[in-house]
Amino acid sequence: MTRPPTPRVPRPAAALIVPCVALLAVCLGCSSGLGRPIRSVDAAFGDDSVERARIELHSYYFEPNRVVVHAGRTVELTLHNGSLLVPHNLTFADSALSLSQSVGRKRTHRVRFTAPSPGEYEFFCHVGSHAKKGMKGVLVVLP
Ligand SMILES: [Cu+2]
Repeated sequence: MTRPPTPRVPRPAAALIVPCVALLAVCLGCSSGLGRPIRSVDAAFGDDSVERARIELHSYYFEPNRVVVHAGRTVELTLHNGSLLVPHNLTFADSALSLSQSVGRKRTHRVRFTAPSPGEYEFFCHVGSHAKKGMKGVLVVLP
């Protein structure tokens, strides 16, 4: 004896929408970097006199977002993007310090440059509207 087939009830699409939107929000990093506190780090001197600092690139902020170095020194920044889905970037767009390094998902890159004259140099992420969402920082160059 065979049982009549159970009628297939379509799963309500609405039940999938909420978790999908929540997952998408987390994946795209709907968090904002606006209003985050200043996290400052003094670049560390190595035996080779290179000043080094590590910066984590998050959606949408840099950690730390303030790096202190010294004029005329070689600076090496290690940039790490821990995001699974969102590419980031670090850009200086100043006549005295101009560089741009993209950092793909789950990637690490190092950039080297000579610290310019004393002052403050803003850096930001040029991907999409990340900078507007707070993905900015400052390089403080001391004499
Ligand atoms: Cu970014």
